[in-house]
Amino acid sequence: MLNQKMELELNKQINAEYWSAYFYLSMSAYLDKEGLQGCASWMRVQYQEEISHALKFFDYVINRGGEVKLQPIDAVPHEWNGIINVFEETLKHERKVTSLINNLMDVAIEEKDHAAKSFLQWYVDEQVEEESTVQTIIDQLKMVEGKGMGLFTIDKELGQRVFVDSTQV
Ligand code: OFO
Repeated sequence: MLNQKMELELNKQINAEYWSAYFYLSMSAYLDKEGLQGCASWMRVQYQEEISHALKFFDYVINRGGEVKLQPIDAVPHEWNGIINVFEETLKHERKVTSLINNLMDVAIEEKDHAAKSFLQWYVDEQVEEESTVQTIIDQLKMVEGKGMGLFTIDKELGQRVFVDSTQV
C-alpha cells in the first residue's frame, strides 16, 4: 500500500510525464512546419515514449493500491528558434525531469518505501539515456551548424527512429 505522500508525488509525476509528451508533440508540429519531417517524426516517437513513462507510473500507483488522480495538463510552447534551439530545450527539459525523478527517489528513501525505490530505479537509468541521446544530437547539429546537407542527413537519420516500448522490456 502506498502512503499518502508517495501517492501524491507519483500522481504529480504522471502529470509531468503527460506534460512532457505534450511538449514533444508540440515540437513535432513545429519541426514539421519547418520542413524537417525526420526530426518531426523523432519527436513524435519521443511523445510516445513519454506516454509510456506516464502509463508505467499510472499502473504502478494502481498496483500498489493507490489512487490515480489525473490533473489538467498545462499549456506548452508552440514556437522555437530553429532546430538547435529545439534540441537544447529538450535537453534542458530532460535535466529538469531527472531532478524530478531524483526528488521522487528522495521521498521513497525518506518514507522507507523500498518497493518504490526499486521501481524508480528504472527511471533513474532511463534519464541517463535520455540526456545522453539528446546531447549527441545537439553535438551533431552543431557540427553542421544546423543547416545544409549536414542537416538534411541528420534529418533523414532521425526519421529512422521507431517507437519501442522500453517500459515493457
Ligand atoms: Fe519521461 O523522460 Fe523524458 O521527459
